[in-house]
Amino acid sequence: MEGGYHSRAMNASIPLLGATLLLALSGAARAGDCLPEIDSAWIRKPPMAMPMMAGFAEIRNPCAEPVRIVAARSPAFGAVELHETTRVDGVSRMRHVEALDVPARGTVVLAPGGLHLMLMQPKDEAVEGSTLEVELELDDGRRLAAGFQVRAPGAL
Ligand SMILES: [Cu+2]
Repeated sequence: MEGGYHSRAMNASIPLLGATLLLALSGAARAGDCLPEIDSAWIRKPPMAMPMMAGFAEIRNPCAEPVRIVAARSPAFGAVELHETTRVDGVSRMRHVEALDVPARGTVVLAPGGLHLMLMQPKDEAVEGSTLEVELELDDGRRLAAGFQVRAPGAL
């Protein structure tokens, strides 16, 4: 009878070990899948028909690893670039930003007067209140997508 008891105890421990391994593996998969989120995304409609408009958003990275954004695209535009507006001697200038780093557990804000998405060659007239899809690409090939709401020309 004692032998019978032992074999039952052994059998019980095997599924437990399996469950522990499974938990460890799914934990690792979640860490690898952690992606930043795009919040408060909007596009400022230009005051007149223009070949470009600016997109703004907050990019929040809740992950333990930093990420680097290296490209952007949108089905609604022919080309999208990351830009930064700076004031040099009182004159506002824009420069193309090759890569944008979002620190671990940090946030990068794209806002009027600073970093922005330059959305060029719009395929249709942007309609106020409509939402246009924009996608950011990370250096590891992963992508973040968000709907950007079109707002009035004067919006800040
Ligand atoms: Cu720009």
